[in-house]
Amino acid sequence: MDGWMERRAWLPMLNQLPQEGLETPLAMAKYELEAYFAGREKTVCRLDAALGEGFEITEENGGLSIRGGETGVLYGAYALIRARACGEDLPRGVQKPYYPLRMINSWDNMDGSVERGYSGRSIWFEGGRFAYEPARIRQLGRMLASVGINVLCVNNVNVHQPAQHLLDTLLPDTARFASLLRPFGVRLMLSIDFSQPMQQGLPTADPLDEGVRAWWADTARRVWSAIPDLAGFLVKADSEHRPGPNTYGRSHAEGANMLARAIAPYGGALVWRAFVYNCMQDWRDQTTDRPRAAYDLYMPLDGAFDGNVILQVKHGPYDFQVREPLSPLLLGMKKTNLAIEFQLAQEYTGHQIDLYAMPPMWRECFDQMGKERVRAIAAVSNLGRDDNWTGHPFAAANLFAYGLFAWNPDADPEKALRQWAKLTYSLPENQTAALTGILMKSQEAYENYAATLGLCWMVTPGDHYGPNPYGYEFQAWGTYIRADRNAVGIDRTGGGTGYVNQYPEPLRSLYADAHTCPDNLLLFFHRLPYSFVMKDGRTLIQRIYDDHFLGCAQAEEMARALSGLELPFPDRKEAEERMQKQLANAREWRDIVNTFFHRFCGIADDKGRKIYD
Ligand code: GCW
Repeated sequence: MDGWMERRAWLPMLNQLPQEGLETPLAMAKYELEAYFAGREKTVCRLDAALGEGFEITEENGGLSIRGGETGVLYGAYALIRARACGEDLPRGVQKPYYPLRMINSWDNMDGSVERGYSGRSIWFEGGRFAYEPARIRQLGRMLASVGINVLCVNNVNVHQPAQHLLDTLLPDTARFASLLRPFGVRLMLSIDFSQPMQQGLPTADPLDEGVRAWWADTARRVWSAIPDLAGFLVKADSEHRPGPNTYGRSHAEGANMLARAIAPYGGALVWRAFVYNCMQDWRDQTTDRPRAAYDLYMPLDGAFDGNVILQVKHGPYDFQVREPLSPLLLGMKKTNLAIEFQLAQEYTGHQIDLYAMPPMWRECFDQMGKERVRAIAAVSNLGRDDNWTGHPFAAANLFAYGLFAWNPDADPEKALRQWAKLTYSLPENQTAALTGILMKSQEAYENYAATLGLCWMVTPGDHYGPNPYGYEFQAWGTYIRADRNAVGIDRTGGGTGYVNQYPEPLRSLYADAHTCPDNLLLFFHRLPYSFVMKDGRTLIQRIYDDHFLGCAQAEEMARALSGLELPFPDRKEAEERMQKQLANAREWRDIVNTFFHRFCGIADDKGRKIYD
């Protein structure tokens, strides 16, 4: 038996799904209810197509009835099981997901590698083709459905050549893969390359060229006839050396709309990423400010996109840094369908070695943005072929909670994490509380040692794990901290790069004044001397020292709490091993960043702790 089969996911999913039968969500729902309750609770599923993905659980003849659309009954079954397993009240009234598209974006390459993957190789690609265990794909579908995720984009947004064949020679395999996920209400999405027509002999990929339009129309017809419920195409264009409409002097609206029209007849969504900036910046050029890029490009296009285009915007203006303000595009665009993009893969947040539970961050994003500002939600996958699915067994909490937030963006972070802990380990109450406590603290600890005061990019170039304060300082990516002996940070106020003016009031004024700007974004928006006096009376440099000592101490505290948990084998071993690495990492962050600033400014720590010269 393969190792993954013995690993626990968050529901009682240890039992294997039968390989035959169970071809519809309704059949799956009945199976799950029977498997979990084994007759202890009487349940009946009633199809009501009008409810779509929604469901309602009511009492009926001494048992429970789940009424819902085809996928709704399955979601209802999982909601019922979750409530019973957690000892919580059943959801009352009709339950419906807030966002119709609840997407996972996998950055899996056809050669089996995963860009920014920290959980092993791809679960479904190897050697340039689909290669997987059907049982594992079904288990994956089950995990996604159990938290309401309904779209899986299977290939990397950086579409390397072999992945283009998912649309032609490999289309039958793509269709077969899609059919494995269909009983779970999970639809496939494909990342496409804007210049794909040229690989097939066309002289151009200009979106206004008749031949190009015809090529995409024909491709869409073929693809949707093989996979009628394909959710759509995902496109990274004119970004980090990817081709796009700019190559042909066309706008992003012209590029996106051309593709959107090709797939509109089939109900497909064209998801267009807004992660576009100059990645060949000269570090000497202080007039270009990367966080401005997406707003500058897309705001003038607000209203120009077709109805089935979704502009997918990373939650911050940079790139999934530990602390960024909300992207001003998410607040500014009013006439464009938007999706917010999170990154479950912990590229900048500890590589699924260090603990970093994301729900508190998502809560902040939704509270600031308002859930109705976006129409869809996406997250970069943290899954891989490791037996435990997510590298660190606790990183699964992020996938689980993401599903809950995509279903209901009013979700409570602590409750979501507690549910995950409980459903995964069934520990005694005080231990569940301790594990939840560790997770709830994890983001704060990581931020304290890796990105205090909104200082981004002090990471090892390329790999992005571990400290290197000047690693990105002289690079072309627009990623600078500009520390010198007097000051640190970038002035993004009106007198600086003007980035702050992309925010509506009252945020604009709040951020623009260093005395009102939240501490955790202070050096994101301001360039300040080390002697700057913070709201609590400490100097800026003292605060930098303090936070690094604090973050490291918080990691040590988490390590102590972890050692008191009676986790099953091998989760305990995996979590402990990773915690040792986290502790080493936290110490490196503390000592390297503190030494870095100490060497510049020469100001001693007023608590007399060890900082190196
Ligand atoms: O954060 C950067 C990553 C790239 C990634 C890119 C993106 C898929 O370092 O690996 O490419 O973002 O989001 O497109």
